[in-house]
This record gives sequence, structure tokens and C-alpha cells, in this order.
Amino acid sequence: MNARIALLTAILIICGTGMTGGKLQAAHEDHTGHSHHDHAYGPIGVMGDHTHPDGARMISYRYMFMEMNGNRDGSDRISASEVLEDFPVSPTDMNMWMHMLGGMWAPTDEVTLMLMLPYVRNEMDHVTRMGGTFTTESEGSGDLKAAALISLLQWGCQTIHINAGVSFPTGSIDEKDETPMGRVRLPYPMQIGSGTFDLHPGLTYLGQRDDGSWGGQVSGTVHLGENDNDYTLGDRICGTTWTAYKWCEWFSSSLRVEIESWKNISGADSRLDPTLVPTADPDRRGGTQVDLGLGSSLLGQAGVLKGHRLAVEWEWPIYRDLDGPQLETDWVWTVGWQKTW
Ligand SMILES: [Cu+2]
Repeated sequence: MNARIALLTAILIICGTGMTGGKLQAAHEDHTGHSHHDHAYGPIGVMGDHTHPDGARMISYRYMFMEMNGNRDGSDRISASEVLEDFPVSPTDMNMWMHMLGGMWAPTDEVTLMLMLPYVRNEMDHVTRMGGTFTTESEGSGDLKAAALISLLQWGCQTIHINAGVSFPTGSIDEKDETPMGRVRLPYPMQIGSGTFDLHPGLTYLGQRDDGSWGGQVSGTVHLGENDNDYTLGDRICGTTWTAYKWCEWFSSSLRVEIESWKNISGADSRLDPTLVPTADPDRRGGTQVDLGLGSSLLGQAGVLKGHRLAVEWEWPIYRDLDGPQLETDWVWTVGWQKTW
């Protein structure tokens, strides 16, 4: 709890500094700087990567597909039959589909406001010690997230902004489905929301040249308090850096590295039996992962295409260390459309 208060205080101090820095910067800015800055978008898998100039609006839609196939314990793969030595049920694979609707609006040059609503569908396959198989599903809208992106510094074609986000527990944590044990509460990774108010602090750096851009972002997720089912998801920290090359005005490619680490769940949902299946064990949820991301982006230049961006990114892990047995992520696809006006 002390660490959370310290983090919160740090965010408030940095935000305060950001407001002041932003005002100083606005005094020096001319309007030709805007369009330049506006094109420095990061890969589509990065959230809150860019800000907008005064009065600009953006609507975005992202579609994400994640595939998790097979289990891992530590950095080693383990088979379902090995998992079944310790548990009567083992997950074998999971797919997650996410639609994410987003809106951005900049009331001033220094502050861009952002709203995001995900809609999630999960599907998980299992095998039992008796040799049976079954699939569970959950679906629904997730946690609504609001953020303020606050310009901190700008020098030349480089910028730094603060990401100050908060999410609301609008997603369900009471998902149930049919299993061989009847209709039961689904384990933690099949729930849609966190059930808690969460902070999403971050810091983003962007640079741009005529032939490309580069950037980095450090971000976190801090879950506040305990949800109605008596648990708190593990906090996350994520660092990512990327570079993008512009082949021409309308087409660019990006390369990205991301390192992410997340903790185990604290507390426990008493309706889940942690001895039945590893996904129901709050102490088998943490992990660290390093991903590579390859992306490309089409940016409309004129006529009806002006202001439209269509981008895709494929991420796959090069390192995974999971507090398992836990299903491992094999790859994530993100396709996104953005329209600015
Ligand atoms: Cu935007």
C-alpha cells in the first residue's frame, strides 16, 4: 500500500510539473509544428503513444487477437500430462479477441483526453485427468478507461508526455459457464474486468525525422483496493521502445521490443478451487515476458483518405518466465483504424 501511495504522489508531482512545462512550451510553439508532431504515431499495439494539437479529435477502433497454446512453468514448456500430475484439470489453449473503441480530444495543446472501451471474448480449452475435454467461454464489455496525456517537454522534433489514466470496474468478474462440474464461476484469466479501480500511469517519448520516427514508453497498472470477489489482480509494469521507417509519405514499417512483468493475484475468490486447475490458483498468475513486434501503417494523404490511418502489428514473445503452470502467449495480432479531424 505504501508503494502505491508513493507512486500516486509521484504522478501528481510529475503532472503538476507537466502543466507548468506545457504552458512554457506553448508560448514558443508555432502552428507549423503541429502537423509535424501529429504524424509521429507509434506502433498500433502501443496505447496513448501520441498527443494531438489544440482542438483535434480522433476516433479509433482496434481489433486484437491473442493465441495462447500450451503451458509453461518458469521458462520451460510443460505438457498437459505433466500439469495433470498435480491437477485434475489442465488448460490446453486459450484465445482472446478484443474490440477496442477509442476517442481522443485535445482541449489544449498541452492536454489530450482519451477514452477507451474494450469488448472481450475469451475461449479456453481443457483436458481432464480422466481424458475428457471441455471448452469454456466468456464475453462482455471490459473496464472503461479514461486518460489525460499531458505534454511535459518538447525540443526540436522530440516530445515527452505523461500518461495519467484510470480505469473503472465496468467489466464483469462474475463470469460463469458449463463445465463437467456443472455451471461454475470461471477462473481468473476468463474474467472480463479487474473488479477494481486501476491507475495507468506512464511516460512516453517520441522523436521524428523526415524518414521515420522512434519512441519509448514506460507504463504501469496499479490495482486499487480489493474487488467484490475478495481479490486484487497483480500490478503490471511495461517498457517498450520502437523505431519506424517511412518508405514514403503514406507507408511505414515498425520494429518494437517490449518487456512486461506482472505480479500474482493477492487475495482469492472463495468460489474457485486452486487445487482443481492452475488457472484458479492466485499464486500461479505472475510472469515476465519480452516480445518483439513488427508493424506497418498506411496513412491517407489526400481526398477522402486524408486523416485515416490503417495499421497492423504482430507481436511474438522471445522470452517468457511464468509463475506456472500457466498458459503461454504465442502471438498477438492488432489491427487498428484511426481517423483524425
Ligand atoms: Cu489520437
